[in-house]
Amino acid sequence: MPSATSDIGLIGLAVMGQNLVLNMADHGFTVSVYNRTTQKMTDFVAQCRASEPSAARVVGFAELSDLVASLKSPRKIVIMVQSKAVLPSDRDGVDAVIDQLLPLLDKGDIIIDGGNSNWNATIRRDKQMREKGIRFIGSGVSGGEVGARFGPSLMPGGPEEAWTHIKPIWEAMAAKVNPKTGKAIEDYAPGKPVTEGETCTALIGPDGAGHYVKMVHNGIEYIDMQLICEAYQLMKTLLGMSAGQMSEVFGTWNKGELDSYLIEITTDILQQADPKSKRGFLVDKVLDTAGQKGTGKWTSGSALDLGIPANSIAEAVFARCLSALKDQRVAASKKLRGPSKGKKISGKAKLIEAIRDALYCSKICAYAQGFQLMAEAQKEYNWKLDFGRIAMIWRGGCIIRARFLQKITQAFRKDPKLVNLMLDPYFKKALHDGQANWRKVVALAAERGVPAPAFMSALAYFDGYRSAVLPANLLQAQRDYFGAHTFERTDTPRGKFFHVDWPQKDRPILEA
Ligand code: NBP
Repeated sequence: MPSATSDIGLIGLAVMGQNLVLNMADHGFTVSVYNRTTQKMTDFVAQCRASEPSAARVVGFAELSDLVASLKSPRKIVIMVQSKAVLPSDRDGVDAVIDQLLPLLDKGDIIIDGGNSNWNATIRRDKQMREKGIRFIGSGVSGGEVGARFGPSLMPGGPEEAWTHIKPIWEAMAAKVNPKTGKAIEDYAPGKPVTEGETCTALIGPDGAGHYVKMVHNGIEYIDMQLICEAYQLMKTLLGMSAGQMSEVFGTWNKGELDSYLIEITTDILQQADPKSKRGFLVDKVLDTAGQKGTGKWTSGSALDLGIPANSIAEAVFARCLSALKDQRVAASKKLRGPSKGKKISGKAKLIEAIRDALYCSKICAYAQGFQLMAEAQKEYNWKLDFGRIAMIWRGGCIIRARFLQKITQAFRKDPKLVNLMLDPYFKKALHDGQANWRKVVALAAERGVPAPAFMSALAYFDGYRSAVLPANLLQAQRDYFGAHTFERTDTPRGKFFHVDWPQKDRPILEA
């Protein structure tokens, strides 16, 4: 029987699990590890011994009971396995591991699900664990392999008293940000973790709050990526720019307010030569069909369920769906005609500037949608989310890390009740300053037949949100006409509903 000396256990040694273990070990924690296929565990521990400075702190076990016996009380066990459950009734690998663990645990022990679980499953598991006296945390982990290894953005949700126990480990493991610049500190190496700066983790809220916020992060990631792709497509199609030339443009944008991880990697990607043919840029050889794992779809589905117009986030999901219809698109490109080519565009520098503005304005709208969605979810699920803190957590480690998030934190710090990010003075000014160029780009895309669904839907969101009057009066009249769904009147107090038998005999008296 092993002695109870390890600080934490981790189950599931695929890419994310392994890197989180090394991260925790670098920060001085002793980690017990287990994997379903034992060979993966023995290989990992052997590899650690050969190359990792803090490898002595990684202890492998072939039996779950031995892993559990090796942990200090209250036991803290992270599960890093693929999660597939969407409906509360679904069961998946996370449930399978929990079922194996439960007979081995004592009351008060803590299970942490670090996978991309659906928040509904996390709410269900939290309730089931509570009934058994086990504390459950659903922690979103963002940043991929490198983030997990050297500092991810961590979004835990669960009971406060369980958080207190994992807090020192989570705070140590998470990415760190320079509080003055808001930029992630990325000066790390194996055995030399970053220990200074503001940490990118905090308790998000109870039960599924952490996984919900991680899901919205991913939804925003979808739209952030799509907007960059549309900027690329416009420069390529309208200005005939090469990948290398666009790399320079993105590199310049990355020095200003668009400074972000996604713009940075786009700059790198666009200048990459094709290693196979040794000719041209690799991006031009990558097939234009995008995959997806489902968190963008979950975000859009939740927005529809909660009645929040996150149309740009959904548009980014549909853009991936459309890209996947490659064969159909190739066939249609030979049959469906777009507008005639038009005159060569002059004023290249001005158009590039306009595309930059369109990208920035659309990005503001996309984040506004994501934060509105979280605001509605907190009402639905009875959470109390701190939006300034969420933006702070996203400043480092995660895929959407960006200088811009510092401004979002400031906006919610100034006004925690901010109804929509677009109404904050900084973002309002950015939208006002950029909208002429944004409209120009959207109009040009429409005129020239270049698909720019995210730019267009973001602009429609902006225009819709700032419209005191929308054509929903006619829509509601239509609903009343065919379905007696009733309507409210503009000349009576809200909450009074009317129905008429359409068509009415009376006709309005029209003034000549
Ligand atoms: P995978 O999902 O690819 O692999 C799962 C690992 O868990 C394997 O090593 C597998 O063992 C083990 N496992 C155990 Br133990 N019990 C299992 C069971 N009952 N069913 C399935 N697997 C079981 O791992 P990953 O890519 O590291 O992702 C882990 C989680 O982290 C996922 O939820 C993922 O969505 C999330 N995530 C991933 C990323 C990323 O960039 N990859 C980023 C953020 C979050 P085996 O060796 O026997 O198959």
